[in-house]
Amino acid sequence: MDQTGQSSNRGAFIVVEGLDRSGKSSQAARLLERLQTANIPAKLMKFPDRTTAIGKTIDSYLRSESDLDDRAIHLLFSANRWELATSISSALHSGTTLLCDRYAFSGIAFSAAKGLPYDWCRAPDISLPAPDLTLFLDVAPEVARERGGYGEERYEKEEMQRQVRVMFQRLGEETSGSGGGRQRWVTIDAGQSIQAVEEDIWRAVEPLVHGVDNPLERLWETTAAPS
Ligand code: Z5A
Ligand code: MG
Repeated sequence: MDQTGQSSNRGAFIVVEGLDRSGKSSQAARLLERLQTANIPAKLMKFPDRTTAIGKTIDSYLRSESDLDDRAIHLLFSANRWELATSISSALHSGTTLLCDRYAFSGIAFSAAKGLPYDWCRAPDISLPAPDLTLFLDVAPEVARERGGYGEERYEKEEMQRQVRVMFQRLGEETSGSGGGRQRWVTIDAGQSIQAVEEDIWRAVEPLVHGVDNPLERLWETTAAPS
């Protein structure tokens, strides 16, 4: 039994993180297609999920159509993950490999980059389902700026992106231990061609695609959850 009370032998939970315009959505879509072509049951999720009631409030904030206190928006981003936490865990335990385009690491990196205390930012995401692997797509902000669509939303400013990158590096150092004998955090050079990034991602993901035996853990928990 794992910390969520389910048996092991499940789908892998793979998160794609990175700076804006690092290619997360493009690579998550390519990875999904690759898995499905190989007949591996797989599903793609994205945070923020702008389709829920909470997600619609987040969307309006990101488009600068509404304003919110920094702490309030931080908690809404986290609540948006919690409202889908049960479906994440159910999909994994039904044997589906789950790809997730941004997750709790984005939540901490962006709010801490704005100046909120790091530990405060991390607290609401403690106990969410923990990824088996986080792929961090690293790209210089100057390179990201040259890519399509940059600058349309609230946080897409170069100085903010530099701060976010520092926060992601800290998160990577704290998450880089191994789980089930594998690295939990892998940095990918996202300044390469789309095809080269895809191949690097595949090398990191391939050992997980036929399922994982180790139990699903919860993020940043030091003690087991009550049964
Ligand atoms: N946010 C937060 O504050 N707290 C949270 O908890 C969460 C998020 C979850 C919206 O996120 C904002 O929410 C985001 C973080 C904050 N802040 N900002 N700004 P979003 O995920 O909805 O953002 P997005 O609009 O999808 O953009 P993105 O994710 O930053 O882009 P991307 O997915 O990384 O890149 P892409 O769409 O795949 O590619 C962008 C362009 O680059 C496109 O034209 C591609 O063809 C091109 N591209 C991709 N890869 C390459 C390579 N390798 N070479 C050349 N060109 C490439
Ligand atoms: Mg995206």
